[in-house]
Amino acid sequence: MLNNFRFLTSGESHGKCLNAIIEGVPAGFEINLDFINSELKRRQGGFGRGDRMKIESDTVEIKSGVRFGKTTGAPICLEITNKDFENWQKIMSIEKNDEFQGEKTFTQPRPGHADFAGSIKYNLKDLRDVLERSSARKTAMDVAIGSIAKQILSEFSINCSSKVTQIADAYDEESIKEKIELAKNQGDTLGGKFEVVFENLPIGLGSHVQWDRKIDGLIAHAVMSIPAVKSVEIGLGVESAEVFGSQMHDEIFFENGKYFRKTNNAGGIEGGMTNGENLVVKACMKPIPTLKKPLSTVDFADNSQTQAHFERSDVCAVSSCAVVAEAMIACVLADEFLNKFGKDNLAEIKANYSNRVK
Ligand code: EPS
Repeated sequence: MLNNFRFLTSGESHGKCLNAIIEGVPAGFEINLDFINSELKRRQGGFGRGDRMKIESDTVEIKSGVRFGKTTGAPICLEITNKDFENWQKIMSIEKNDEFQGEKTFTQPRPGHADFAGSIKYNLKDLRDVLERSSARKTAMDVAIGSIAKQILSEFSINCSSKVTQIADAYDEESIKEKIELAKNQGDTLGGKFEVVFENLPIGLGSHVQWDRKIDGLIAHAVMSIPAVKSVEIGLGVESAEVFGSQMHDEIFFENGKYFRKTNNAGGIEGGMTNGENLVVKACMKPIPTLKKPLSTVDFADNSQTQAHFERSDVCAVSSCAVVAEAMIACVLADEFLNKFGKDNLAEIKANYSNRVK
């Protein structure tokens, strides 16, 4: 999907580690490891996170592509160790091991998770083989990759932030905490909504000329790929269905050599391109499907009615999801930025960028 800033990840939730290779980071960018690790820490936090986060303290190891703190243009290999692997070594054995093969297997798919379709599609009898890769654990690596994209963007003063705007029917911090406590006490889970904003984007990332080059489509794909995300909106989003055109569209003005708008209902995108205003992306996350008080399901072993599998889970992870969304959007923006201003080295990209700004 991304052509310039490309990446693939691998790794299981309770396997040894998560890995990624990023290809297409131009030479000359300073990479700040502390920044990557602070982003990983942000993802781990938030009210409603479960016991796994007490075990992990995610940090990344850069294994290639960076020398003396700067990118060389070579592929960047990243690794995050799963501390919890220590407790799962036998169950997650890479080698054939008949003694432990049957341990921690399960056959009761969780409604809402990948277990059901994944096991049928890949003909996997032990649903752990689906769970391990479909776990939101993999978003730790997404955040590490996104933080490298953010470092590319920040060279050009493009910065981002995010906030949780709603958890179920609660909107302020106190009632959000109360709601999450309630869900926890009931053995239940909760989703919610969040908003991500990117500032200082140049005009013209993306394109109107072809469906697969529209930046709103690329952003929607990236955010929708995050586990449990069910909707993505740009700017006024679904509310734009309720207003007149005259209330929707952001009128254009010119002063002191600059175009500007007094409103930003478009959320920074018109015609599939950034328009120079803040990019505003809103998304909703459904409640996590692993419930302590499990839902009804069918046991794949004998098709009898039973209850869904439960090991442990988070009650609510919307604040983490917002950090992951920042990262995924940063990857799309970095990809388009390199497409527009050059792909090989920072000096060339800076020259192209300042030409354009002039
Ligand atoms: C997660 C790690 C997982 C879950 C969570 C996200 O760890 P474990 O399965 O060992 O508890 O806490 O994943 C899910 C909620 C899910 O449904 O996949 C993480 O690192 O964010």
